[in-house]
Amino acid sequence: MATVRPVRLYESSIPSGNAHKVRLLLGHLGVEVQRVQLDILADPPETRQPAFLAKNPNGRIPLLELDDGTYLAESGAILWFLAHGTPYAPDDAVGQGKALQWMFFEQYSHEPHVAVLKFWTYWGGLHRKSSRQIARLKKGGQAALGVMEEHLEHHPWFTGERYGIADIALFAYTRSAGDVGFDMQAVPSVVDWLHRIPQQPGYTHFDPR
Ligand SMILES: N[C@@H](CCC(=O)N[C@@H](CS)C(=O)NCC(=O)O)C(=O)O
Repeated sequence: MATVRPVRLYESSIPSGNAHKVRLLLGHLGVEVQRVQLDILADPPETRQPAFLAKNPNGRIPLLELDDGTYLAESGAILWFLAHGTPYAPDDAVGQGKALQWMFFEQYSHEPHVAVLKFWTYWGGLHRKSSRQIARLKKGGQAALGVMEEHLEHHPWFTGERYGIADIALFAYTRSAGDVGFDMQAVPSVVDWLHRIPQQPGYTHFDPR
């Protein structure tokens, strides 16, 4: 890990998969930080109030504070920073490219479907959404799960032979996919992968709802 140390993690009062990614990696690394919870269901959310916007103008958690006063936002960037020089990040250029490939996939093709449907289901008024809106998320999320299945049929983890940050990034919301209506029977290799992650040393349990 880098010489600058993480000191504080800003997360939400409701369980956030994006924050869980960071807590998972901190747990694997045995690094403790102070946790600050913000109410993102308030009106306006605490993440959109001036005190927090001064730290992250994008108004979102997770946000990691470092001991030199730096604030680091975006779950993937935080994972990348924390994993630097540890076994959780590949040490070769191709492996690093592959890790980023899956982390960008998570942000563009997976999280906007699976995480949003999870949020609507538990906190965001699913009953007020149109069947068309819900169908769009289900289609996109199921397609992303299919892409993961295709990979995991042939590989144990998302970056080669070792569990790492790409797995952590994808685990955070995939673990809730079955509970919010995605078809997990269609993706047995994903289900097997989900079961292997809590067996990793330093795994941090996190109630997803
Ligand atoms: N791309 C960001 C997404 C972060 C995000 O959507 N955070 C949500 C909680 S999971 C949030 O802060 N919502 C409060 C808000 O938007 O005001 C990441 O991966 O960290």
